Amino acid sequence: MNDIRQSACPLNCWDSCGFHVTVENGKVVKVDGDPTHPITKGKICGRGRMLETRANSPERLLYPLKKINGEFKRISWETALDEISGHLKEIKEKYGPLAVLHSHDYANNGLLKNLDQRFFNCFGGVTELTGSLCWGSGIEAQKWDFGDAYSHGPEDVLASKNIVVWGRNVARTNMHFYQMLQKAQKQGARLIVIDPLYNATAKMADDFITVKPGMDGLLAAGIMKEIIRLGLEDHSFIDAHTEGYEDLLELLEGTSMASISEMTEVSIEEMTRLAYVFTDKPTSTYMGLGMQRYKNGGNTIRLIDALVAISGNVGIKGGGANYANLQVGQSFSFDQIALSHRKEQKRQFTMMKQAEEILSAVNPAIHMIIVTCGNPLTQVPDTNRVKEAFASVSKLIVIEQFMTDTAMLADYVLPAAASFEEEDIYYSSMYHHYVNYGPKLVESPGEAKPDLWIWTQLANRLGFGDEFHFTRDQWLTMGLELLDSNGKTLEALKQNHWLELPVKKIPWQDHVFKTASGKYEFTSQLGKTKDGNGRLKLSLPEESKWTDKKLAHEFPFSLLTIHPLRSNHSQNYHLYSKEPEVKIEVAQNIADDLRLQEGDRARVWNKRGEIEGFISILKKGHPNTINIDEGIWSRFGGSVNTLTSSSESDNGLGSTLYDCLVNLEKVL
Ligand SMILES: Nc1nc2c(c(=O)[nH]1)N[C@H]1C(S)=C(S)[C@@H](COP(=O)(O)OP(=O)(O)OC[C@H]3O[C@@H](n4cnc5c(=O)[nH]c(N)nc54)[C@H](O)[C@@H]3O)O[C@H]1N2
Ligand SMILES: Nc1nc2c(c(=O)[nH]1)N[C@H]1C(S)=C(S)[C@@H](COP(=O)(O)OP(=O)(O)OC[C@H]3O[C@@H](n4cnc5c(=O)[nH]c(N)nc54)[C@H](O)[C@@H]3O)O[C@H]1N2
Ligand code: SF4
Ligand SMILES: [Mo]
Repeated sequence: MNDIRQSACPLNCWDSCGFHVTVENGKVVKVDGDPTHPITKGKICGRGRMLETRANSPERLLYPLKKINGEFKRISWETALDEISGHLKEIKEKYGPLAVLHSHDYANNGLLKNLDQRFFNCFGGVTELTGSLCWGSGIEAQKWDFGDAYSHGPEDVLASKNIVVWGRNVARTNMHFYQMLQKAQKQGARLIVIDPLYNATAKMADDFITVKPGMDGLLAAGIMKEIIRLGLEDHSFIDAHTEGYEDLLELLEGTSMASISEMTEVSIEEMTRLAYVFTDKPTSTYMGLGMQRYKNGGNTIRLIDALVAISGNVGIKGGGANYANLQVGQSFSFDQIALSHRKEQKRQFTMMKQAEEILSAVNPAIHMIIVTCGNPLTQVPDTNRVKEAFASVSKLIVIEQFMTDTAMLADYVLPAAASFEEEDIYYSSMYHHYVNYGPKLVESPGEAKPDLWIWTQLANRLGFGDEFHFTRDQWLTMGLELLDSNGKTLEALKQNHWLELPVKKIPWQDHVFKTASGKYEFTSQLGKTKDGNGRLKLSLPEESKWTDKKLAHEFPFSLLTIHPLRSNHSQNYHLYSKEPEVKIEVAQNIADDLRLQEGDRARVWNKRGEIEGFISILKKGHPNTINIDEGIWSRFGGSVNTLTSSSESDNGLGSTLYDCLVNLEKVL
C-alpha cells in the first residue's frame, strides 16, 4: 500500500524542511516537500531526497560489529552492550569517568539526540567537547556585541531596500532563503554578495564584491571609515544605545583606506559604494559561516556587527546582523533532558583540538572514545593527527549508519537507526523559527537501533536505567515544557506537524540588549572578562602573507573547503551513482601561472598533508584562491581536512578550517 505521510528533515541545515514521505510495504520509497509547511512550502533539496537512498542503501550497517584481530566480526547486541558497559565500568573505576571522551557533532537535528548528554552526565560526567567547527566564532562574537545571536524572521528580508549576503553560499546551502532573495529582488530590493567565490548567489546579485579570504573584518572597517568620512553614521542609535563608540573610532583612525584596500584586495571605490548601500536603509546583512572559520573569525563578525550598528540597521524592520537564530534552540528545555547537575566531574576539549588533547591528556589519559552523530576522521581538521589520536585509545566505539572513515577505525561499531525510523521533533537554530514533527514511519533494517535505545540499554547495565525509563511522548513533553505555557503542546505539534516558536521576528527592536550594559557594546564587557579589554581589533588570518611571509612564500594559495552541493558534509558521497572524485577548483590566475587545463590532475599540499584531484577552473574566483569541497571519504581520495589546521579562532570557540595556505602542482 502506498501511504504519503508528513515528516521532517533531520539534517544539520539552515532550512529544516517539512516532508511528505511515501511509504510502500513498510519501506520509504520517496521523499518530497510538504506544501503546507509555512517556510519550506513543498520545496526540498537533493540531500533531503537522498534520505530515501540513505535509508535503503545496501551499505547500511545492520549488526553490532567488534574488531577481532583487525577484522570486524558480527556480535549480538547483548554481547556488545555487556562488553561496552563492562569497559565503561572498569575505566571509571580505574581512572575516573573523565577517561572517556564523547566525540560528536550535530548530524541530526532531533531534540532527543541530546539524550546522549543525559547518559554521560548520569555516568558521572565524561570529557566533553566544547566550541564548534561550524559557527562557534560568530556565535561568541554576537554574544559579545548584542548579548546573543538572533536573526530576523524569514519574511523580514522582503522589507529590505538592500540585502547584503556576506559569505553565505545561499543557493547551495540555504535554498529557501534563495527563493526569498529572488522574491525580494523582484520587489525591487538590491542584492549585494561579498565572497571570494563567484557562487550561484553571486550570479544573481546586482553587485558582487570579491574579497581576499579572511579579510572581511578589514573590509567592514573600510566601509565604516567611509561612512564616517561621509558623515552618514546613525548618531541617534549610536548615542542612545551603544557603548564603546570612541574605542571604535580610535581603531578606525589607526588605519588607512589604502592599506585596507591593499590587504582586502577590494578597491576604495567599492568600499565607498558599500558605505552608501549600508546607510541607504533598511539594509539587511545575512552572514554565512564561511568567513568566520579563520583565526580572526570572532573579530570579523564583530566588525560586521559594528558596521550594521553604526549604519543604524540594528533592530529595524528589513535590517539586522543576521547570522544564526539562537532564539529557536532557547525555546526548548534542554536541561530537563540533559540533567547536567548529575555530572560529578568535568573536563572539556575544544572540538578543533580534540586530537591533540586526546594525545596529550593526563590525569586521566583518554582510554575510551564514544562517537555519535559525527564523522571526525573526515570532518575534524588535521586528519592525520585525528587518525593518530583516535587510533591511540584502547576502546573506540562508533555509533553509525555506515562504515565511515571513523567507523573503520573502531573497536566496536553499533548500527544506528536512520531518518524515518524513529520519532522526534526537528528544528534548526540557523534560519527559521518553526519546529517540525517527524513520526516513526518504518522499521530499521537488520538490527539497527535508535541512539536512545542504545543509551537506555547501557544505562540499565550501569545502574542508572531509571533515568531512561520514559516513553517518547514523555521525553518530547519534557523537551517542550517551556513552550507548554504558550499553548504549544506536543499534541498540537503532532496534529499540525509544525509549530511556530515564540521568537522575536525583529530582534533588538526595543533596543534592550542582553549585554552587561543593556546596550550594544562596541567594546564588550563580556569580552573584557575573556581577552582583557573586549575591544574590537583589526586582526588577520593566521596563514597569510601579512602574518607569515615565509609560509606564504612556500604555500602561496588560500584553500577554502566549502560545503558540497549534493551531500551534507560526508553523508552522501558513497551513495552517488557515479563514484565521486576530488575536484580542485582554482582561480583563473593559478591556472594561467601553472598552465593548468580543465581535467588535469594536480596535487595540493602543505606541511600537514596532501591530496590529489582533478582541476576545474573558477573564472571569477578571487586570485590565488582554491576550493575543494569538504566531506569526501578516504576511499574516494579524501579527506580535505588532511590539509586544514586545528587552530582555534581568536575567541577560542571556533575553527580555522578556511585559514589554510597550500601549494599546488600538476601531476603528470
Ligand atoms: N548543500 C549543503 N548545504 C548545507 C550543508 C552541506 O554540507 N551541504 N551544511 C549545512 C551546515 S552544517 C552549515 S554550517 C551551513 C553552512 O552554510 P554556508 O555558510 O553558506 O556555507 P559554507 O560552505 O560554510 O561557506 C559559505 C561561503 O563562505 C565563503 N567564504 C569562505 N571564506 C570566506 C571569506 O573569507 N570571506 C567571505 N566573504 N566569504 C568566504 C565561501 O566561498 C562560501 O560561498 O550549510 C548547511 N547547508
Ligand atoms: N574542511 C572542512 N571541514 C568541515 C567543514 C568545512 O566547511 N570544511 N564544515 C564543518 C561543519 S560546519 C560541520 S557542521 C561539521 C559536520 O561534521 P559531522 O557532523 O561529523 O559531519 P557528517 O558528515 O554530517 O557526519 C555525521 C555522521 O553522523 C552519522 N549520523 C547521521 N544521523 C545519525 C544518528 O541519528 N545517529 C548517529 N549515531 N549517527 C548519525 C552519519 O552517518 C555521518 O557519518 O563538519 C565541519 N568540517
Ligand atoms: S537538507 Fe536542508 S534544504 Fe535539504 S531537505 Fe533537508 S532541511 Fe531541506
Ligand atoms: Mo555546520
